Amino acid sequence: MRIAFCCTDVKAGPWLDELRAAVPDAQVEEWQPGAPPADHAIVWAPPQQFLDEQQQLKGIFNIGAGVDALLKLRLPAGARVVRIDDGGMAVQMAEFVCHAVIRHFRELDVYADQVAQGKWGFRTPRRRADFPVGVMGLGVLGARVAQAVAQFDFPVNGWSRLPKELPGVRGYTGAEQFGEFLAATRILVCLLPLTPDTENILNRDTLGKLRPGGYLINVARGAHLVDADLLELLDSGHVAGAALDVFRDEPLPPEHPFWRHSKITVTPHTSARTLREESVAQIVRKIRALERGEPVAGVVDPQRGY
Ligand code: NDP
Ligand code: OXD
Repeated sequence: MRIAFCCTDVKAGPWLDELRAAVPDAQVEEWQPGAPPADHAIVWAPPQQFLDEQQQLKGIFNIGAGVDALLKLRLPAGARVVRIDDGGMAVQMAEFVCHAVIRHFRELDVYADQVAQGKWGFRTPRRRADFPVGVMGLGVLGARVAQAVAQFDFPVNGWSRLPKELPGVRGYTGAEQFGEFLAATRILVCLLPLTPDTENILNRDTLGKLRPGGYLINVARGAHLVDADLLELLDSGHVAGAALDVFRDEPLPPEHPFWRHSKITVTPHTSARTLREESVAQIVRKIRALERGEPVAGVVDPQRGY
């Protein structure tokens, strides 16, 4: 069996070492143009040339959860696209989002400013009931996040395409219940995949439906958000602030207003990192299962886009 590794902006050496140790019976090579046909590929933002040359692939394993960039390419007809299914990302996402929610709710940035000025003072405690959290997307990451936030006794709403029942989470389904979900939410967390249905979904109209003093946590993809609409809503005060981990252009260009906005916290697409050891173990398990003709979790439906 041959496995091709073709990941842009990823240091190949450590991945190749771990893959070779985990599948000693396979030939694992970093792809070069003209390389022999492989059975499976491990990819992140591969060039179109790679996919055009490797038409016989059976499995294309994306070393992230989001497959939006991959699905924009022309894929070999017989290949199944498989995303990383948690692989240690869900717990990272849960801690990142809980941190952002609590930092906003407990006004920790206000305290940090006060302390920097040598001031000792107290804010009036806020009521948790006034800060319902809404999680868009209740998949592998969103479900874990919604339940983690619920552990802190916030009211939690969740929105998905199909009905979902999660303890401590009030579920809303589909386009029909989207408005109701937004109106019941003050802190909005985006954990949707980027698809034609969800691009630009965080805009003037939708963010405008949040409870006054809303707060946005976007940890999914930059193209979910219409940047200018967020800036407008921050200026009007309808949205109190935002924690943004993902951007339309990454790295976020130096001149972008998000960098310096006093109500925006920027992080560099780091809320849930791909963990190499966990990912290699998961991918190798799935390659073995596919080779035996068994089903695997995390197979992407290209029509649905996730
Ligand atoms: P999943 O595919 O497991 O879950 C997607 C969820 O979104 C599902 O609940 C799905 O609904 C819902 N959904 C999709 N389309 C719609 C729609 N049109 N309307 C309502 N709900 C919809 O994805 P993950 O949880 O694993 O990951 C989510 C995203 O997080 C990734 O696609 C990626 O973009 C981003 N990500 C960001 C990272 C970062 O570091 N910032 C790291 C990892 C991922 P249903 O359940 O009904 O199908
Ligand atoms: C992912 C990501 O999709 O890192 O895994 O954003």
